[in-house]
Amino acid sequence: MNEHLSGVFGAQDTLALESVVARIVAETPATDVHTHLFAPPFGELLLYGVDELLTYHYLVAEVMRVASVGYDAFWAMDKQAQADLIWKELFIERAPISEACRGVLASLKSLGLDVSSRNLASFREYFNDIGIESHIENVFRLARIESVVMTNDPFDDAERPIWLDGYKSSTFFHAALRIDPLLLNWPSTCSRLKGWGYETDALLSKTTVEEVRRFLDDWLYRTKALYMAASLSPDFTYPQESASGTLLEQCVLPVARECGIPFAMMIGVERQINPALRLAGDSVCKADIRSVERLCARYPENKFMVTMLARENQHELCVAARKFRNMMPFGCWWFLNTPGFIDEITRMRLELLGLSMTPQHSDSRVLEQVIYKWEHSRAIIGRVLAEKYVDLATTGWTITEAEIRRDVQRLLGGNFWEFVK
Ligand code: FIX
Ligand code: ZN
Repeated sequence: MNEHLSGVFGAQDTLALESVVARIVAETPATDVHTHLFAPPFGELLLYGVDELLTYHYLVAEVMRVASVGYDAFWAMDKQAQADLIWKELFIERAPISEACRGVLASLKSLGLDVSSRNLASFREYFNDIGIESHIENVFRLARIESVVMTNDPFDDAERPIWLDGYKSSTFFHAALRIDPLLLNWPSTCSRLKGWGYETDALLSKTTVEEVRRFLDDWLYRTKALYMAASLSPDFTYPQESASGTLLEQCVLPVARECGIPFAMMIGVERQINPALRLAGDSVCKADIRSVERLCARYPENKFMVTMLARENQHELCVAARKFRNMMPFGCWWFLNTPGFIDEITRMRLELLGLSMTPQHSDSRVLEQVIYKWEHSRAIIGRVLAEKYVDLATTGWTITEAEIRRDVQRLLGGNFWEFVK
């Protein structure tokens, strides 16, 4: 009997190993550690359906390269007209081969729609009057997602009242406290905090520092957030003598430490280099890894989740993670969430870090995107991982199916849960 039939794989079992790894990666439930999805009680903040899929900001950037419509005219259209334009320009008049286009089709296909019909009206019909709770269940099942982490912004006027009304995080939608305005725009945040009853002043007095901590404590308690997070520009430096530097060191990090939660830094986004594109107008630039390293070294009691947007930062980030156990690299973020980069980055991480990282998050903004983003990522992670087990088997080491399951479970959620707990 072949060894692999009893669940043990060695050097002779390349093909069996490849197929078992692909299967395990495809079927292991994942935690999606960073999304922009919301639980149903958040109402219109939860985006779903084909018009939302088509008007995803990744596709807005792509359509504006080819359509003759001006920016103002595009934004003056209603959502359905924007979706019609994107469908016509990117799906009908040219083959939809970009990752964002392909993603729309992959998600629709998984939901059981016949994309070869090219019939947008019939896709719309599918979503009309869909029961959201059962739809979420179906989407999570298709994506093999057991839960997602939302991005919860206490400064967002649409979101804040829902928390203040007593919303409690559910098992399927965990919270993450997003604090960009606190770190990036202190003058305006200071006056908002004052308006909400926190005794803050622009000069960051001792009382202000205590009050900002109280604000963070209140919101961490309210949301039961798994981590705090901010996305930061390529110019982010540590240390820095600024309100942002003071708030980070005297408020955010001490509170994160006391609560035992990570601070997630998503570094490398140059916001609004083309404001006419709105949400699609952000870009990327290489950031300074030394700042990440200095933070990890200076605060060994803090935990940092880090993802970086520039491909050029990925190798440095891997090396930094080798030096600092209090840092968890995660995800292939945004412009790196394409098959070629996922392959390259996952391979590099496995080779430099072994299994001690979180290879992917989806960053989905529209519910059904979790289907394609996870399907595509799982295929690549499975392939790269299988290659690594085959290399391992070549040394004479044997590996069991149970060990592969254990490793994949770590990659798709276990490492994250261990890190945040
Ligand atoms: O800052 C972030 O969390 C980014 O992921 C988003 O702002 C960005 O617009 C996005 O959707 C990327 O995938
Ligand atoms: Zn995001």
